[in-house]
Amino acid sequence: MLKHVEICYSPAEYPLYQEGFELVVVIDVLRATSAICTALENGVEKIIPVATVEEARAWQEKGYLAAAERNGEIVEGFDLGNSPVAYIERAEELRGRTVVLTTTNGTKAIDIARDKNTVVIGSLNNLETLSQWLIDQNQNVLILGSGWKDKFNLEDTICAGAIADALLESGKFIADEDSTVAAKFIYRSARDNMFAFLKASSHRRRLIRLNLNADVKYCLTPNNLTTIPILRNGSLVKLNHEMVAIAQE
Ligand code: 3SL
Repeated sequence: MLKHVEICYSPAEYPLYQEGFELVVVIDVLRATSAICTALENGVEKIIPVATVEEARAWQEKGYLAAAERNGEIVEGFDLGNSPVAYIERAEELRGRTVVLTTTNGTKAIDIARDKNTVVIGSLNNLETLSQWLIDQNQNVLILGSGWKDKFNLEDTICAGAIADALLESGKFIADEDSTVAAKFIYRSARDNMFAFLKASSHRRRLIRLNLNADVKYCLTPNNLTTIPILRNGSLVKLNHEMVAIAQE
């Protein structure tokens, strides 16, 4: 039987889309989910995503290493945010560690999906591996873009469209919603030069103003990673490729 793949553009629209989906892919290309994939691939053992800075501080006070970003900048009192490049540069120091992470939009989206059986993390960086894994699961797939403060954003839409395109092309999925059809067309217009296409994106401009161009370039690099982060008991860990999409214990 054919399965559904649909795209929800922002956490604000999530209540309208979530019924019938127990497998959710959360995306925040610039930069939270790209950073999560990168951190786990480069040796961080676990990431505990939390929605608020207050929660991150509470973990920090208990002795955990905590990372916090708001509006693109590291929050005062933390020395790590969500720069994927920083997770590569600090890989030695972070190897085997647990990091508590809060970001403006990405961890909020993870938080609202956490009651689902399976939550995995997507980015352009792990696009191919993730799409193939999703095709193999034989389940309905909802792709949730983190957006920017509950609004639509272009980079998450392109990545969501790329995943949906791969699933639809497999012949095992169908899509009903116009959000999914539109994202697929946007991805197809952008795929040959995503960097140029996204020049117009508001968040890219915001990050460039903050001098984060290296992060932007990195986040728009498809398929340089093979890690799929999965939420297990409140922590994001590396998916073991034999795992099937079964309920979180
Ligand atoms: O919105 C988020 O979660 C962040 O990734 C935003 S930023 O890229 O750090 O500005």
